[in-house]
Amino acid sequence: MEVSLEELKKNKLNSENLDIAIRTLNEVGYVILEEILPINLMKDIRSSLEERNNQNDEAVTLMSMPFLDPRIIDNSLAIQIIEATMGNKFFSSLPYGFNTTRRDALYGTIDGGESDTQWIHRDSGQLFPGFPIALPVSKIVVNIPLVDFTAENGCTELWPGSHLIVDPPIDVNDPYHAYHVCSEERAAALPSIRLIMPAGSVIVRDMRCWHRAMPNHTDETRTMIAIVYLHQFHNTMGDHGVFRSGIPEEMWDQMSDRVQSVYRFHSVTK
Ligand SMILES: O=C(O)CCC(=O)C(=O)O
Repeated sequence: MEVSLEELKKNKLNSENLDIAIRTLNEVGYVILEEILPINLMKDIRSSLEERNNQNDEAVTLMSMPFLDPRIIDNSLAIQIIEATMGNKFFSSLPYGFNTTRRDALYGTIDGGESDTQWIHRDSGQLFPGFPIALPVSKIVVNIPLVDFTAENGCTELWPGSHLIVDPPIDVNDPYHAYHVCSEERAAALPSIRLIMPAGSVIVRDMRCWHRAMPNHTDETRTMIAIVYLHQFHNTMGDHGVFRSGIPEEMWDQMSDRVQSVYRFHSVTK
């Protein structure tokens, strides 16, 4: 959707546009705020990222500027939509991630092979797998393209409305379900779109949407920022400070996979 100059100046969506954004996120599974961030900021982040990747330079930490610019990690318009749909106690973690595709990039396939196209997947399943109706959104990813996203450079393919699709309960022995993978045949029967958008757009997406990265046929690296926001109920224990204590490494190393999984929110200290 287009954000007006007045909204950009005020750093706030007007109530009509906020309603449209919420409805679109709920019904379609994502909403794009077109070109709301300055191109110079996108360039700065791109070059700092390149510097970091090329030189493996520890000095260029992701926990610094320009990565932690408030327009990125505290984007008022995205936050307005997130608050309206998940309340104001949502949380996130840093550093955030990046999704990158390059010419000739290969993805692993579910059967152990390789493909130039990523498998169709959800980043998150339904809250209660097997429950017959989809519940409201509780995991949102905010993506920010650092370059223009085009069909040529492999912009994401996404299945609108797929966040509401409910599957049978997860069979943990079935990799298709365990990794939230959707079969090509099933997806082919439903309409998909490509997320074509200019650099500096901000996309707010329900993480249950089926999607995949597509082949990049250009020589330019295609990168977007990915910041995950979770509803507070995904970690209410954190509110009570119970994860503040680190588990000593020598204890951690003696714990079984199951115990480590149960205590995964703790840090491990040397
Ligand atoms: O890079 C993209 O277009 C999508 C990336 C993605 O789906 C993922 O890594 O989960």
